[in-house]
Amino acid sequence: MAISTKMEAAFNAQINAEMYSAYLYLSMSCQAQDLKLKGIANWFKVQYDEEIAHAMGLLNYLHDRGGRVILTAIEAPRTEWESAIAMFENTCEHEAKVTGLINEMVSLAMEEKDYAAIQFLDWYVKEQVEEEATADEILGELRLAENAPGALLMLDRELGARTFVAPVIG
Ligand code: OFO
Repeated sequence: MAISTKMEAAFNAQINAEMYSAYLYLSMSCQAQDLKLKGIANWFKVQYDEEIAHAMGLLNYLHDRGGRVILTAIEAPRTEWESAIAMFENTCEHEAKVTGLINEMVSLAMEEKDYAAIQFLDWYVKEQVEEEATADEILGELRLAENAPGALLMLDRELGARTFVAPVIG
């Protein structure tokens, strides 16, 4: 069954939102590099890769459903954060917002009785739980390491070990 016009628009909007997320985390990665936090810069670069994968998952699905992909301008991200804590606070806020967007998509899919999309979006619902939990955990660790440069250095090393593993979406 071809996707409805409303669902097609929602998928296109979410592709843009995921691309914005990618852009935001790439901006954080560059700022972390400037703050000499190489590990955190790596963590956000991997986060960027993940967001691109999220966008591509939606894009490929929209194609599979016979929808038309329309790419739109990506808003410029913020470019300044005073600390790693500020970056992760922003990450937590941002991911909560994205969770809201995904939930709205699921609500729309329910209204449209698009059972295939509901099933597909289930992956994103679960992913958001993980995204929020991970950002929150790192924020907590950074707060514990505040005023303890040695602890921050260790945490930075740990986050430097993160590698990108392409997710299997859907
Ligand atoms: Fe795509 O999960 Fe973050 O934004």
